[in-house]
Amino acid sequence: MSALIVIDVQNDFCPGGALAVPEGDAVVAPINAMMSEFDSVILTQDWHPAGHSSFASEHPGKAQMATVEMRYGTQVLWPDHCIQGTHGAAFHPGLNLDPADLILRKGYRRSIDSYSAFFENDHATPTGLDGYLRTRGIGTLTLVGLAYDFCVFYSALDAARLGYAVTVVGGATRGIDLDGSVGAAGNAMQAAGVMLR
Ligand code: VGL
Ligand code: ZN
Repeated sequence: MSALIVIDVQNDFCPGGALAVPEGDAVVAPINAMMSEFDSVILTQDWHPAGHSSFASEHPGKAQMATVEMRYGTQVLWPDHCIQGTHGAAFHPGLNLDPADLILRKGYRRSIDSYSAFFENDHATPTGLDGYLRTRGIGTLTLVGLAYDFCVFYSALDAARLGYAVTVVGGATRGIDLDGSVGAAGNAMQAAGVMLR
């Protein structure tokens, strides 16, 4: 059984949004066109409370895109984004939501971020997605969406580590590219056995 996992195609990651990914909205049409090819379609939604600890605004004196050391490791400090219930947190209006079996929200605890759809940024606290997929007999995953070098990347690495067959479709994802993070993500995914096409 196969699933298409659509990562964080939300207004704040699209042009005009609070954490806009260059050409982020370009993923919408190819993703919609792929949905019918899979046994299951799963959407993820970055879903932060106001005052989330990943926001630079919570760290006086720290610039956006700087890093801080949290108890769980290094954390990039982002502009305020994807705040629960806001327009920025809503899915891009062009994304077809109807085929989705599951909408998984993540990053909803103030004290910890969650890039991956499988684990929070401590790499230990599960989101429940692995259990959902396993109990449904889904072993083959295709990942698309935003952003290539953060939430798609960490989700793909975790999925490969958990034993799924993982493909990332380049034409249906776009990256932020912070300090060469797009190239680094591609290399790390390839090394982890993720298929890039
Ligand atoms: C993401 C940064 C912060 C993503 C989410 O969806 O890639 N990036 N929150
Ligand atoms: Zn976020």
